[in-house]
Amino acid sequence: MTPPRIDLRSDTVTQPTPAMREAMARAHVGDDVFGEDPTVNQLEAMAAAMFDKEAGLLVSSGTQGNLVSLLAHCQRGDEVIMGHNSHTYNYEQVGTAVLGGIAPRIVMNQPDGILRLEDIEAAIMPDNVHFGITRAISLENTHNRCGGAFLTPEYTDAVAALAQRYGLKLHIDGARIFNAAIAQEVDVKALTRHADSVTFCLSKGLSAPVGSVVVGSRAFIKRARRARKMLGGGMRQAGVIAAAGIVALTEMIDRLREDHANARRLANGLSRIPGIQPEPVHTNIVYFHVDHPRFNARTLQKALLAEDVGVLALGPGRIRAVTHYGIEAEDIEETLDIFASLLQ
Ligand code: TLP
Repeated sequence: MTPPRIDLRSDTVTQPTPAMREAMARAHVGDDVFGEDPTVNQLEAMAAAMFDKEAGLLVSSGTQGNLVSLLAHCQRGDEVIMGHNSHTYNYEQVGTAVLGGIAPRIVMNQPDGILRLEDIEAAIMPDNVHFGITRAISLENTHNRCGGAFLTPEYTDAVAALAQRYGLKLHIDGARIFNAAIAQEVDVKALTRHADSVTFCLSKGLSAPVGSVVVGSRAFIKRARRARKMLGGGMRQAGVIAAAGIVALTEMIDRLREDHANARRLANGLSRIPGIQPEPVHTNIVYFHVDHPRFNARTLQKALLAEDVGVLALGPGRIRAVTHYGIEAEDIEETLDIFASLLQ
């Protein structure tokens, strides 16, 4: 199967940049399970510094990053508070429960991705023999299913304060945390300063081919590293992956604003097409609803694919399109022309 020419299914489809391929080819490598890969060590130290945390850990994916983080924070029988729309609850096979005996305690996400403080507080289990032990809270920034919405530093600080008051750990699934930072013109440190752990992805908008990084305290990363090894995620000459990650963190963050501009351009154009209602756009993710006499989300996805445009239908009437490196303003204009010719 060849991917569509204008591929808006996800920012995970990004190709590595020429500078990444070059860096990968030249990377100094060693056995990372022995801690001897200089390029991995450099990436982990760089990530830790960017988030003002003590240590970092390269993992194979965002899913693995969230899993090792929660395994490192929790014991069997513990509970983690997370949103009903969170990626960790919906798209990670509830690995915490399957592999760690850690139960998700679900709180409703608001449309802007937040969990209300009072809802979090109500979900914290009292110290009682009947209940599991609440151990951690997991937030998602930006929020994938909630329209790519971002959490603010103030909101995150308020959740962190609540967590501290109850002796809970705060984990952030920051798969797209750099999109959240760019959209608000703040440093990622401000979005994560009181979090105990953060996972962020190199392989989405930052365009590296593989990998995510977890950051946190030295003691936490030591436990996360053990969990990663148990999951079979101890990689050897992983410097070839880390080299692309270093380029991603050095060169690919500022350009995310182009993706945000293209997402707005797409949503503005779609709002003028009959039968399409875009949701508000916050970062690089555009959701829209299809209410058309000839199309539902699935048939429109198929018709667009026939025109070499990829989107993801996520239910009977809702479609997701994601902008990223490799998608230019002209691609958005061409996509809008295709929509117009199909739907008008
Ligand atoms: N999201 C993917 C799909 O799994 C839906 C996508 O195309 O958006 N947290 C968040 C918020 C994510 O969006 C994703 C991936 C992950 C974690 C998991 O990352 P990977 O795919 O690297 O395991």
